[in-house]
Amino acid sequence: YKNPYYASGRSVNVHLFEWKWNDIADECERFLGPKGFGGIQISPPNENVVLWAYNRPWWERYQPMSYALHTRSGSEAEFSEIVYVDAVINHMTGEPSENVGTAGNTANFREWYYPAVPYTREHFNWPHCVIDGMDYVNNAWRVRNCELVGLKDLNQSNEHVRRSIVDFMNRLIDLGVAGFRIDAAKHMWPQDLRIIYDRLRNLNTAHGFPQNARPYIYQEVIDYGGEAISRDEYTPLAAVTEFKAGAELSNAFRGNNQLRWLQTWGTQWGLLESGDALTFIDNHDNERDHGGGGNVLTYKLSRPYKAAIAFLLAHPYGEPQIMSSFDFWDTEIGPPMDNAGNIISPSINSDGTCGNGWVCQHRWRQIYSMVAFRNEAGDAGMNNWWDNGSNQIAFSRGNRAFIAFNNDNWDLNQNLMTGLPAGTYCDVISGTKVNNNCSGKTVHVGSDGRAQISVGAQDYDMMVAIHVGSES
Ligand code: ARE
Ligand code: CA
Repeated sequence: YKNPYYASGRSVNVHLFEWKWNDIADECERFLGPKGFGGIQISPPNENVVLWAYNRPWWERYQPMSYALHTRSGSEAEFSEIVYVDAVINHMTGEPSENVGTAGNTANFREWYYPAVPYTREHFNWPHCVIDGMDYVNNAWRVRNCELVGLKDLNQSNEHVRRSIVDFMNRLIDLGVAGFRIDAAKHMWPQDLRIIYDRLRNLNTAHGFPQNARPYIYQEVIDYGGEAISRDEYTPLAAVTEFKAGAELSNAFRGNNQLRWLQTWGTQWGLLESGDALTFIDNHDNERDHGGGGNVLTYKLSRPYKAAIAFLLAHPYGEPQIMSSFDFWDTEIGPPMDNAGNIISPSINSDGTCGNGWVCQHRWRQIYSMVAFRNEAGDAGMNNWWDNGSNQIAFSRGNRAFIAFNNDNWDLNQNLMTGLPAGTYCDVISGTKVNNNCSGKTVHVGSDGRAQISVGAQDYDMMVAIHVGSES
């Protein structure tokens, strides 16, 4: 469950939050495929409660009505492949305001009655209770058996519940998905999850996966330490979301911790083993202060955000994911939509960025160029670390790629070992190489592998990155 089965030469998962399936298929063909992205996380694909009372907030999708594959993103027929599905299997909708779902089904949640699955009262944890803040600190049982923010809590040790969840996930595997994000994994017992995972089918070979490939599973367990439930209870099962990575890199690139300490980035920072960790700077919750905390960088503070992402992608640690957001000015609003509640597709501007209210961080040059950097670096280790004793750092990935950062308020001007073969390279942060012409800075690597590296304190971005694919 820890292998994402990306096609060879690819890496990086992008969360296309609230995108429609048809738009995802288009984006794959016109952008994500050509740019070397490895996979896509989609919003929950199963029927959720429709919440006009809150003007269709993004979080209605975390309130399942049934496992019918019908949401604002599209129907089963429009479902596209090579995606990682956000699986909401801890609970069902408990929303007091409305009770009609995106596929037209209804529920009577006060009676724990969800006829479209079907689930009835005996499928939920009992007696009824609701998690309170202190439970996270001292009561693992309550965190797993009581309701998360009033959402009706399924009992995954019940055989009918297990079978319903496994059928739902296997249907998705047959449709060609590559794996799952397990929403609210902390709120389910590891031994129940193990049984569910072990009943999943192998990935569908008709969709290009190898024989006997297990789905890639990353479990959402928020663990900054000091809680009754630890991420270590979940790593024996599958991968886990490493929230500390985004929190620490955000802190460092905000200037609150010197970049030189990043020389030991990885387990020495208290992070999970690399193969266990799904890493990211921000996710759909903590970019809008919805649980998870961490004071993370987001698209709203783009200069340090781009740098933190560049470090995340340049460094070999972890399995990185990029957030791709819609613009928001209020933490509850849903994606761009028309008056009938239909999601409005992103438009593509002439410079390749998105319009119609979509941020599309994955289309920012500094970000997609670092996906190519990571692909070129492949399995090369980290070498030639250099730092100035504070916030100027540089390192290479074998003889394939090199990056330097300057988060000091004075210029970086150094002759550094890049590890790369002699040649003239195009900095993929400040520009792109088109027909042997570089629209950004160029870097000349001598026969000794050294180059004069400059990153001005006032430069548009705080990094310079070159790799064997950017030689002109
Ligand atoms: C909404 C309303 C609530 C209402 C509820 C039911 O906001 O007021 O009571 O509906 O009617 C998302 C939103 C929620 C939303 C929910 C359902 O964030 O606001 O509730 O959808 O529509 C904990 C969990 C973690 C969870 C975070 C948000 O452990 O699993 O809280 N994250 C996932 C998703 C969310 C989603 C859900 C789970 C539910 O990513 O998008 O909620 O499916 C410490 C602990 C953490 C804890 C955190 C916050 O850091 O360590 O474990 O995270 O505090 O409490
Ligand atoms: Ca639970």
